Amino acid sequence: MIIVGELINASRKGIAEAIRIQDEEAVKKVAVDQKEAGADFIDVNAGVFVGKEPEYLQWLVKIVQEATGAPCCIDSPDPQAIQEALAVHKGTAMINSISLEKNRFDRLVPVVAGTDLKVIALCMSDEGMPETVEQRLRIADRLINDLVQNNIPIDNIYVDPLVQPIATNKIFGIEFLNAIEAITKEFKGIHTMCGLSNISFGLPNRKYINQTFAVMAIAKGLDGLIINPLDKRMMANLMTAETLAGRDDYCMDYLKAYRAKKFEFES
Ligand code: THG
Repeated sequence: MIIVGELINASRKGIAEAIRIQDEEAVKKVAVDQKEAGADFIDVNAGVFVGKEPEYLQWLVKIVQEATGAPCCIDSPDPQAIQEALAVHKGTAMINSISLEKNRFDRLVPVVAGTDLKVIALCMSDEGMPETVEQRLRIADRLINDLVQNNIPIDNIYVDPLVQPIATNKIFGIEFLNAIEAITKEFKGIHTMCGLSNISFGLPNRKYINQTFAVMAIAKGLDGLIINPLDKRMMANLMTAETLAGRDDYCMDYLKAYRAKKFEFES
C-alpha cells in the first residue's frame, strides 16, 4: 500500500500563506511530520497561485526533499507545471496526474514514457466526470491500454476512479467502491489510488466518514491513498484493513505496527 500525505496543498489556508511568504520552516515541518507518520510520498500542490504555480511547485519540491529525502507526488492539472517541478526533483516522483483529457494526455505521456516515474491516471475525459462503474471502467480501459502501449509499465500506473461527495448523490460511495473492485479484477497488476476525503465534503464529522470509507475501499482492493497521515486512527485503520483483506502474510505488518506503538491514540 502506498500512502501519499495530502497536507502540503495550497487549498489549505496555512499552507497558502506559508507559500506566499516563502516560509521554508513551516512547510518543512509539515513535510517531516507526514514522513514520520508513515507517508511514502509527499503531495505538493500550489494550484491556487495562477501564473506562479510552476515556480512555487519547484520551491515546494526542493524544500520538501531537503527536509525529508522523500519523493513527491506532484499535484497539478497543468502539464507544464508538472514538467518544471520534475526538473528539480531527485529520485522517482509520482505524477498527479494524467487523464484522458487530450491536452493532459498528449503532453504528459512523453514525459513519463521510458522512465521509472509513477503516474496517477485519473478517470476523467474531455466528456467530463464519470459517475457510474461502467463510465469509469471505459475510461480506465482506454487509459491503461494507451499508457502501456506507450511503454509505461502497469506496475507504475495508479488508476484514480475519482471520489465524489456522498452528500450530493447517494450512489457516489458504492459506484466508486465497485469501480475499484472492477478495475482491480479486470487489469492484472494495476494499482488504484484516490483522494479519499472528497467523500465527506459538505457533511459534519468528516474524519469518521473518511476512516470508514477507507476501510471499505481497501476491502475492494484499493492500494494507494492520498490522505492526512497525521490522523492516527486513519493510519491504524489502513494497516488493519490490509491485514483483514488478506494482504499481510502471517499478520507480520500488523504485529510490527503494534510493536511500534502505532495503535496508541485517543479514542
Ligand atoms: N485525486 C488525486 N489527487 C488529489 C485529489 C484526488 N489531490 C487533491 C485532493 N484530491 C487530495 N488532497 C487534499 C488535500 C487537502 C484536503 C483535502 C484533500 C483538505 N483538508 C482539510 C484541511 O486540512 O483543512 C480537512 C479535510 C478533513 O476534514 O479531513 O481539504 O481526489 N489524484
